Amino acid sequence: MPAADPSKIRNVAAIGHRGTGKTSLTEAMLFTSGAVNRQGTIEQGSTAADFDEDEKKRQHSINSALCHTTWRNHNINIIDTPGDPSFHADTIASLRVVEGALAVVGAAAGMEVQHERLWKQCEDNGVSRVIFINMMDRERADFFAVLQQLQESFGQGAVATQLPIGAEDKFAGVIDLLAMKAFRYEGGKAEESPIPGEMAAQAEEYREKLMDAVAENDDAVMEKYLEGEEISREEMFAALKAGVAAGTIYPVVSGCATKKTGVDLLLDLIVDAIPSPARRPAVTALKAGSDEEVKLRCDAGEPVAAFVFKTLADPFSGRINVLRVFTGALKSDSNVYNPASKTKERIGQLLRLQGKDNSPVDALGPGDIGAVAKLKETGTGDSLCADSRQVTFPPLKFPNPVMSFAVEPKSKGDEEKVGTALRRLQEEDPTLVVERDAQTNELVVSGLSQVHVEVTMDRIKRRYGAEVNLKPPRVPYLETIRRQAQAQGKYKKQTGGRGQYGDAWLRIEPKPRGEGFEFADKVVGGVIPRGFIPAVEKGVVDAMKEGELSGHPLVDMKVTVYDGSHHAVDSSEMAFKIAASMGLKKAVEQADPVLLEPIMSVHVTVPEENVGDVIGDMNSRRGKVLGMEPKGKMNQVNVEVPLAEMLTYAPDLRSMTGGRGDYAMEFLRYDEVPAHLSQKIIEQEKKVQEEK
Ligand SMILES: Nc1nc2c(ncn2[C@@H]2O[C@H](COP(=O)(O)OP(=O)(O)OP(=O)(O)O)[C@@H](O)[C@H]2O)c(=O)[nH]1
Ligand SMILES: [Mg+2]
Repeated sequence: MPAADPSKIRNVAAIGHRGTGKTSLTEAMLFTSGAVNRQGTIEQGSTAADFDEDEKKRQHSINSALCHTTWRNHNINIIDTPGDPSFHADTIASLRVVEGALAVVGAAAGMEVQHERLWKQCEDNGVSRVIFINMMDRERADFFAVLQQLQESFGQGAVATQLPIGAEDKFAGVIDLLAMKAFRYEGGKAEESPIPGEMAAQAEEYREKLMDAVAENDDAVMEKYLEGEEISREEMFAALKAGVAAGTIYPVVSGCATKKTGVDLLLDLIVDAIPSPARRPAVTALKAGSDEEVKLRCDAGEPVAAFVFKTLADPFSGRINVLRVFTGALKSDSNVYNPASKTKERIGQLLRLQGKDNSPVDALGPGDIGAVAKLKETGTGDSLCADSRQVTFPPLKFPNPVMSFAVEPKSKGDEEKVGTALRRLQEEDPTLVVERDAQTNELVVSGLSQVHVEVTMDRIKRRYGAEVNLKPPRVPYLETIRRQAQAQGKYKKQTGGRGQYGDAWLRIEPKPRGEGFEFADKVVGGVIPRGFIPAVEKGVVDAMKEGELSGHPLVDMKVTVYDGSHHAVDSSEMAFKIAASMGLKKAVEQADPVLLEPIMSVHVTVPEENVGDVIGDMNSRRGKVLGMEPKGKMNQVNVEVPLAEMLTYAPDLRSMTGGRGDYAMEFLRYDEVPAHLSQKIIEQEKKVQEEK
């Protein structure tokens, strides 16, 4: 099979708030166009796009899924994306590889925060948009109310190109305002019928509005329109298409995914209005290893360049990289270069995906999207290109993880299994961060939300057969001292033969926060021989690893050894090390030790009406509110707050804002724990120490 003609390809990503019906609509499009022979449902876990066990169990999408169909001789690649912001990485990546977004909005739920966020991402990526108001059959479905909300948020460019006939259980079909034809649906099949008499005036009114909006995009049409001349359907359509391509017009249509109402017309709209890859402006990449820009046009004759936007790492089927070819043709059984890993990769069999199923293709031409298995050193965000022209695409920008959990295998022997599983899952999920806490030695997994980390743990269990306990990580407290002190450490042991003798006087003093540890040798007259000084320092460093207050490390202090004594026979490195450790502990006790806690810089983004609640809540978390700034339609509250108070913030913010709030958090500095809290924390930390 030859590579598809780029002008006959349409690439669209279904995007939208959680649960608006993106996966169901993808399924309806696949079934209507004959790509699948049975229409799967979310309830039965039988859709092509939600094939993962975790998606079936939770009944919502977790990963993006690539599907494919043909309609009127066009190849349509559909990427179904997850609506939940916890799995936003896949959505961000998908918008990099499509010309069009199919924004799905609930007819009863209307506009939701996620839609605005996604709109911005479409704009940044130069992605054209059409809007499908889904679930017209549901109770309280209101096309006109949702249309108005869309216009309030996105302007008059959001314009109806169809009107629904009826709503809720009376929803029967749609009127196409360009053709001025009505379509009634029976069992998902459209039947052309006259425009209902009672809707004639309304249809005329909305056709006028549509004319107004599209005329703006075409001077010739505008002129005719103003002079009252008749504008043909073709002229109107050309102007509409230009507006969609320019990102100024967003056709609004409606329907019902589960009953397939309006789905054939939606496929028409995708073919007719979404620009083909051939019409996309040249994309900018960099010459590998330099800042030199290269413009890549959609051209089969150019050296190939493709971008990997998704990686599947199943333990059974192995790794599959999903990619978009931007220029040139990628052929099965060929060699390409990956500038990120600086390796040659062998392309074996190229694949077209239908959710989890695949079929072989000989080549993927410019503008096409497909997959390849068994690459060795290639991951999400990498470029694959011809050796003769090495280019890299701009990196993907993902949100930073904010929720961290310590992970512990339920059975001791599973440690390695869990480690391997996490490494694999990281290949699939660029927003998953796995670290070994140097201080507590716990394995800490961080993600975008609690759900995100929980889903990851489910996968470890299901795919790799290891169960884990999730516990909130210990806060990495530190200890320091607040005044100068000195003490003697003396270690003397007399046994039968040779004894042990070490004796060192230490002076300790605080250093400014963040300056760490300093050691000085002020011994005179060789009371401690030169050769034993390193042992003294080692003893000090060892003792500082576990402070006496809470078992957390001591930091920010200067330690001076200034006196001592030795024994010609019994002194040894070991003896001086032990003596120094003892001396340090004694000195710290007298130096007013204190607990330090990490303070985080937090930016909370919420709608106006939640700002008061968020600030009040932050005060109760010992947060210091630094200020507020508008962020589009939202407000950003900037706070400094101890990490200890933020371990369960995600669910709290969710319930405070009805899921409309979001936050970003990063480490700022260490501060002293307030006196009234430190005793409680010290006791609790000591208990943890004893359990270890
Ligand atoms: N009545 C009705 N229900 C629908 C329609 N479309 C989808 N649903 C149901 O709505 C629920 C959510 O549908 P999904 O297709 O999973 O929605 P989604 O947008 O993919 O959700 P996420 O992947 O979680 O973002 C499911 O129970 C569907 O059966 C529709 O047109 N009418
Ligand atoms: Mg879905």
